[in-house]
Order: sequence, then structure tokens, then C-alpha cells
Amino acid sequence: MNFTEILQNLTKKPLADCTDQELYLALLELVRQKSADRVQSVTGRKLYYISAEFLIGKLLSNNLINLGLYEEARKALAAAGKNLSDIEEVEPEPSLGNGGLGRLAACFLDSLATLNLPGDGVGLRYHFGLFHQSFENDIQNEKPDPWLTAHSWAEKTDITYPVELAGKEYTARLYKLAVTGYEGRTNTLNLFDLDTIDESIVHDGIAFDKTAIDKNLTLFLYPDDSDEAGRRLRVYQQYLMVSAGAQLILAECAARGCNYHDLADYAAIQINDTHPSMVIPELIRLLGKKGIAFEEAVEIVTRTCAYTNHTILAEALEKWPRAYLDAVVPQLMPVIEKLDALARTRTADESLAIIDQDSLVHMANMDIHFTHSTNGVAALHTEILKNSELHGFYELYPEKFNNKTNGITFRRWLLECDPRLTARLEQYIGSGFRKDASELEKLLTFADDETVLNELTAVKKANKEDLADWLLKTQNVKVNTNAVFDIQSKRLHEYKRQQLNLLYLIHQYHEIKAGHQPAVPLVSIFGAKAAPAYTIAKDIIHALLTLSKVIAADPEVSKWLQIVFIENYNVTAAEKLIPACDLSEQISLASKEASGTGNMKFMLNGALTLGTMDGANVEICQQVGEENIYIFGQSSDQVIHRYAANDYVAAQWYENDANIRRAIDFLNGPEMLAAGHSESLNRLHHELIHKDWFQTLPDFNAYVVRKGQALSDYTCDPIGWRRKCLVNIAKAGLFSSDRTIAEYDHDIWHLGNSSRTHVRLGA
Ligand code: RUG
Repeated sequence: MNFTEILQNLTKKPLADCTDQELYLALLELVRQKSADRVQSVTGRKLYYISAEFLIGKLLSNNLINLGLYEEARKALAAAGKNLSDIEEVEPEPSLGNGGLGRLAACFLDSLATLNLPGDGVGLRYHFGLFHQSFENDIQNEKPDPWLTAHSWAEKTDITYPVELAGKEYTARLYKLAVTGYEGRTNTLNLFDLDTIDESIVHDGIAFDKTAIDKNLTLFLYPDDSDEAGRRLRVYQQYLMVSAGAQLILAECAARGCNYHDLADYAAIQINDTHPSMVIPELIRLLGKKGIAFEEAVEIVTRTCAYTNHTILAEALEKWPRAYLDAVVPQLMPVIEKLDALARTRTADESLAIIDQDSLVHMANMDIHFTHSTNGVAALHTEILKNSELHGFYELYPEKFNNKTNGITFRRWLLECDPRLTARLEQYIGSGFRKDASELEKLLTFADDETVLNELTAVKKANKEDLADWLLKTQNVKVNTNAVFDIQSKRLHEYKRQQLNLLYLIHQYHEIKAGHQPAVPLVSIFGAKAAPAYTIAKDIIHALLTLSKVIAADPEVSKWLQIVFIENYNVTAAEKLIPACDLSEQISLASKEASGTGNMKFMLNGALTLGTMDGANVEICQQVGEENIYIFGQSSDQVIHRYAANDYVAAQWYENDANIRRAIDFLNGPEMLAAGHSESLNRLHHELIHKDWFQTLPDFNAYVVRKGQALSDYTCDPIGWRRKCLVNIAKAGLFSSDRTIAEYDHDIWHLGNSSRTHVRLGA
């Protein structure tokens, strides 16, 4: 049977007569059948990657590519007058993540399956994911973002586990979503849910009764935690995930012959950030029920589990009031108390305790004591953990600490999102890079080949045209594709410093008004969601949207400068933005961005980075060389020193620098107030002068100069610019998540049969 016949067998009518919806469902079914053929039995150690987030994005194209069906499908549909990209539109995007952390988990699942490693995800089946963002009156508005349809990728199973929450028993049901590898095996993303969830309780945006646990438990990822009920709800969610997950793991291992004493020979559990930390006491509790004594259970769990830290921001390392845990998971508290007592026998350092004097339970502390590995996600991040944030732990357990620099799957972030570039690369260096990303280096032979440089530029131009079409269609904005496309897309957070970019844009506005024409027109594109209760982050969005209007209304400025803030930034939007980017904004305060993964995606697609020496930017800089990246700003040492000295006074920078003052005062000056909301603009103005916790002002001038240099190079040295782009693509191989996963496996997991000889013990 040829592909058309196979598909027609599913649609039961000629493809030309089918709607896009019917074709989508047929392709979904086909992918299901083909991916089932690639499920393999597991011998030895299997990974369970537990994570509150899996930002998987749309799955149809990704699965077709991984199963080697994409081209056949595209051609068969085209022959019937159908367009695969129209069919992709039918698929709702699962927004089961918030940002880099969740997207990393999705990339890891792809790489595990691609490398033929047995590794499944464990998480929750949120009905509305994060939230759907829209801008109303230039203010972020949140609505539910439904993705579950009658025919979802996540298939309901008959497998259920009892989970006790606040003394009441709930039934967690398992849904399985097939994870295809590129020419590899099929693994599973296990998502838990309750049958009793009631979507209709959501009203007025994303509000709902936070106490009706049976109805609300898996409605949203990260329910609003600005009140106690919201915070408790997060504990409920986390326990649902880890208890059902732990029961699944034990059941699967037992089915393969595990007697629980040898659990570490059958399972490796990666705790992704602190959200799943309760899996440690839960496993100990469950092993206790199987007759295993506490001391042995602790040793088993320590050997089985490993922890990844993704942040040095203290507020992101969860600390739960013990009263919450007493109320929600009373069955775990005796175990946590015993773990705290055991930890205290290992160290007298109170800051390393699990339950502190204020009765806060430190989840990261529990992770580090009772797993055999703690890793950071970029070289600089791991060094900061070792030398400052987690220094006490590093002294206690030096052998547990290791670095695993993040990575991205090239299947989604090159093959799928940038088919033009992929085709060109194949023409120059063959297709080996599809499986072995280090082969991209072969491109360096063409660094002085002007034909190649110009062809790559033509790819970029075509991608910019595509993005322009998409922006017109979805955001109703028209952009100039001869301008530099400058993109900052990531979560909205003060440490990521969208506000620095905002101040730059105001500065440029003034410069243009003063008759200083820039080297090239600039389209400055933002994509970001702010946490619903994060007021200043929402103020930054409002200021950017307001400035965008002020500029658009001024013909003198708007021919040089345009701001586009796209609504509801998600994986689908990222796939449109990244291939079209010229300049990638990675401008976090040095030391604060653990790694970043957007920086890697932009680089791979031939954008140049404008960034601080932070997170993986440092390794990008090492890869491409200082001449192929635009670095500016304070170093992480300077920043750490400034925090330690506690001597940063934003108001002094404001008073002593006329450019800074001019930019900040514009925020609540007459033009902005006429177009925006005074309360929000005044608050941001005040925040920048009187707090500026993430030190925007000391980096302002360096940022203006470096960005100016980049824009001038783009115009005045086009060949030089293009060569830099080529070097960035060629040097991106290191950032493949296949490399990251191979390192995790080699150093931490030892999946498959090799486990018995390699499992390392912690301290
Ligand atoms: O902010 C970090 C990023 O730097 C990193 O690249 C990503 C994946 O490791 O994780 C992000 N992150 C950290 N998301 N949430 C947190 C804190 O819980």
C-alpha cells in the first residue's frame, strides 16, 4: 500500500474530499499505529523523569518527522490538494509548561527516545495548561487554554492508583502519550488526572474555587499562589503527581522482577526542580509498606533518585510551611521528620536542615541530602551553586555535584521549524547532522564562501517574510522585513530584564527624535507571559505595549522603530519567531539565568546573540569566540559582589546619568500617560528608581553601545555579519539535547543493562 492508500484506509474516503480536521485525525491515528510498532521491552535500568511541566508543543509534525513519514505525508496530501501546514493548524497546542524548564523536559524525552534509551516522563494532565494570554486595553488578561479534545494524543488507560490527600482518598488515572524518537524507540509520557475534574467551575478568566480539590486539582499548571488556598493547592498537585508516579514506578519495576530492595537496578528517577521533591519521602513510605526498614529505604531511594537544580533565585527553591504538609500529606510528615533528623546527624549547619526553625520544609535541601546527584544546568550555574548558593552542601557532598549543560532537540528546533535552513545545510554538509549534531561544524569550511553566506541570508529573508505573514494573520501587525528582527521571547521576569530592552527602546525613540538616525530600522519583537499575580512583570508588558502605540503614532520614529508584543507566546509561536531572528536578546542579569535554552535555539537558526555573560551564554561565547557574539554588562562576579556588599542604589544611577534619567522619566511622562495607565506606569517608574533589584541601570549604557554596534555591523559589514551567523550555526552542535542526555546517562542514570555495574552511591 502506498501512503495515500494507507491514509485513505483511515479516512474511508478520498483525501481530496476530507476536511483538515478529518485528515488530522487520520494522521493522528497513523502516528499512533506506527509509534506503537517502535515500543521496546525494557531490560535493566529505566529512567523516570518526574516534572511538573512538559511543554511538548504540537505533536503532529514532530511525530511525522521522527517516524520518517513527514515527506511522504506532505506529498500525498499535496497530491490531493491539501496542505500539511493547514492540517497542523487544527491541532491545539498542549500548554503543559511555563517556559524553559518544561520545554527542556520535552526535549529530553525526544532525545531519550532518539538515543534508544528507556526513559519515560511522569507528570500531570492539566486541563488548561498554564493560561491563554490576551491583551485587553494593553493589559495582560488570562483565560483558560483548553487543549483536551475528544481525540487527544494522551490516551486514557484503565490504570488507576489511590492517592490520599488531606485524609481523603482520590483516584489518580493514568493517561499515556507516545513519545517518538527520531529513527529511535517509542517511550511514554505518563500523565495523571482525576476523573472528577470539572472544567465548568472556572469563571471570570482563570478564577475557580481553590478548595474544591476533586473538581480543580488538575485544572491549571501553577494555580495562582498569591493566597494560602492557592499555595496549598500546589502541594496537593505535587503530591498527586509523585504519589501516583511512585506507585507506577514500583508497579512497573515489580512487573519486571524487582523485589524493591534492588529498585535502583530497575529505576532511575530524575527530580526536575523542586516540584516533585516529595517523591523521596513518598517512595520511602511506600517501601516501608512493602516491609523495608527506614534506613534501607533511604539508601535505596538515594541510589535511585537524582535532582536537577534550575535556579539560584531563592524564591524559586520551594519551602513549604509544615502546616500545609501536616494538613495535605500527614502521612508523609513522619518520614520527612525522620529525614530531617538523619540530615542533622550529617551536619550541624542549620541552613542545610530540611525543617528549619520557622517550620518551613526546604524541598531542595531534602533533594540534595537524599539523592545521589545534584546537577546544575550550565557550567557557570553549577559553579555558582558549588561556590555560593549551595556551598555548604558542596562541602558536605562534593561528589554529588555535577554539571549538565542544557540542550535542545534539533528535530523540533531545526528540522521542523526551519526546513529551508535544513535543506541548505544538507546541500552543503550532507545529512549526518540530523543524527550527529557535531557534524554542523563541517559548515565552517564555507565561512569565506560568499555564495553560501548569501544563500543563508536568503533563507533568513524568506523566514522573515513568513514571520511577517504570520504576524499579519495572527497579530494583525505589519512589519518591515528589511529591518533587523530583534527578538526577546521568554518568561516575563525582572531578572530576564525585558525592562532593560524597554529602556533601550525609549532611548532610541529620543535619539531618533533628536535627529540621530539609526544604522538600520529595527523591529523589536517580544513574546512573554507574566505570572498572573506578578504585578511588576505585568507593568513591564503594559509599558511595552504602550510604548509600541506611542511609536506607531509617530511617523518620524516609526519608520525606524517598531515594537511587536505577540499575544499568547507558546511553542508554536517560538517555532515561527526563531528561524526569522537576526538578533537574539539574552540580557539577564549575570548570575541569575541558570542556563537559558532559547539562546541555543536562536543560535542554531543563525541569529547572533546580544547577551550578558550569564547561563549558557558563557558556553555559547566559548564555542563561537568573542568576535561572533555581542557580550556586554557586568560579570557574574561583579554582580555577586554587589549583592554581597549591599551597596547598589538605583537612585544614584538615575540621578547621575542623563540618558538613564531621560529613559526612565519617559515611562510616566505625558506621551506615555496619554496612551497608557498611570497607576501601572508610575509603579514601574518608582520600582526602577527605588529598587531595581536586578541591576538594570548599571548595564544600561553598555547595552546601548553593544546593541548599536550590532546594528551598525549588520548594515556596514554585511559579509562579516553573515559569517558570524554561519559560525553560530556551525558551533551549535554542542547544544543538542542528545549530548545532554548522553551525559546524564553516562554520569547519573546508566540506563539499560549496564546499570548493575555502574550505579554510584551517594555519601
Ligand atoms: O530559568 C531557568 C532557565 O535558565 C533554564 O534554562 C531552564 C531549564 O533548565 O529552567 C528555567 N527555570 C528555572 N524555570 N523555572 C525555574 C525555577 O523553578
